[in-house]
Amino acid sequence: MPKIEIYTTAMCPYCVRAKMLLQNKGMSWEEIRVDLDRDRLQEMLKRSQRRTVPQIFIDDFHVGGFDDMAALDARGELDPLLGIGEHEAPVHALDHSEDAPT
Ligand SMILES: N[C@@H](CCC(=O)N[C@@H](CS)C(=O)NCC(=O)O)C(=O)O
Repeated sequence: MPKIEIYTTAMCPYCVRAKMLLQNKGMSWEEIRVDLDRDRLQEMLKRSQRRTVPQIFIDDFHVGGFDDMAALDARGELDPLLGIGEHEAPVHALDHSEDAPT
């Protein structure tokens, strides 16, 4: 599994959406609360050159915020970054039970 770092704050709907997207893909991550730690906030500003949260890094690659990650996903470019290949799809992606005749 890749190393995923997410800089967040407590009140942050975009952070929640980012974590939901990654959770749906079966990922885990390190969450860095920049509202609780000024040093880590400075680190986020320096690494990302951005002031908004979330800021997401996958194996040290700066993805950006939630919108950036969602756009990558829509282009089919997020799964390869996460190491999700054809044979590693999360279980829910293989669940065709709703297609079964009733
Ligand atoms: N387009 C950005 C929007 C991020 C955003 O607006 N985050 C809010 C918190 S949920 C924020 O950092 N607000 C503070 C600010 O805009 O300076 C994304 O998708 O991550």
